[in-house]
Amino acid sequence: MSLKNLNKISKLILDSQNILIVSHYDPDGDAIGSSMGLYYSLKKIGKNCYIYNRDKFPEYLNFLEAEKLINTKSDIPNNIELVLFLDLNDFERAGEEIEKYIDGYQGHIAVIDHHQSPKIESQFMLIDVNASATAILIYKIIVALGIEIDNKIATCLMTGIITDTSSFKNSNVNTDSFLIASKLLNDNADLKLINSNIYNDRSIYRLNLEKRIFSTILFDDNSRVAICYCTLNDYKETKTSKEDSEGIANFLLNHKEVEVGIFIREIEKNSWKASLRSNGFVDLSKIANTFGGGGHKNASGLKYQGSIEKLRNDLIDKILNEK
Ligand SMILES: [Mn+2]
Repeated sequence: MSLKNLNKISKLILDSQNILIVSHYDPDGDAIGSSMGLYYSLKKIGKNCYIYNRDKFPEYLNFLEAEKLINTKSDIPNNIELVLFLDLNDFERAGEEIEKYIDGYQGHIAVIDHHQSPKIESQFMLIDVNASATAILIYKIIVALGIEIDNKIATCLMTGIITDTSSFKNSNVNTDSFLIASKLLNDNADLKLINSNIYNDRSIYRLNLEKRIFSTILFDDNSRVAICYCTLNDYKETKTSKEDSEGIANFLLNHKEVEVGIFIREIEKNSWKASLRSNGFVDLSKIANTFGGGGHKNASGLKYQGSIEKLRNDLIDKILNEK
């Protein structure tokens, strides 16, 4: 991370009075935690600060106080001097409304992010691909601004670190992740609140849905590929929605024999959406491509119309042939 860029952005923040914070759609704990942490910090030094996200907070992040969020462009005040993009490096990731907003916008733009290959050009960029969360960079900015971190700010930033590192389990964890987490703990980040909201907020409805989903698991002969699915009727009868089946494909991968985990959900009668996850042995983007889908080597998706039995068998055949 460049200290020069850190100082440039800090000065820009100090010189601006009306500031808009924008993070990516389908926001996660880092997008929301970074946005709220910065928001509370800038409020402390008397800034007029606003947070935009295309989407509402996911329910499990409501403990970071959702009511401060702007979801429509028309609610953005017209005197914004600085837009801070957090946890994204491409306007597309903020949604169409913001892309349009930026077209007519005359003020400054800064980007604070930890993803690769930025697509935004600005003289104010704080990009560190080694940072395990954008919240780490936000912490450094708040410190550079000389703002005292209270327990509310600490809890927001800690949420970003914990969610983006999967509780310090991902390969993006480094000494900085622990160092800054320990400082945030010292600033009274509420670990109990974070963990109970992020990990223990599952409903019994969800458990009932999972019971049905896992009863459909189909393995290949060596249990290297695991596929399960869920119908519209399953959601209806268990009073759940697609959010309750998030993370299923990744969960399958948690088992050491499984190299490819696939979760398929019905989106309309006989129309399916599959999420494919791999631990690296199979290039899933190739598999998804043959169905007209796409994605990355380790994570891809596809849509399919027809019988679920045929889809499952075709997927297993193609994956075994690819290996
Ligand atoms: Mn992030």
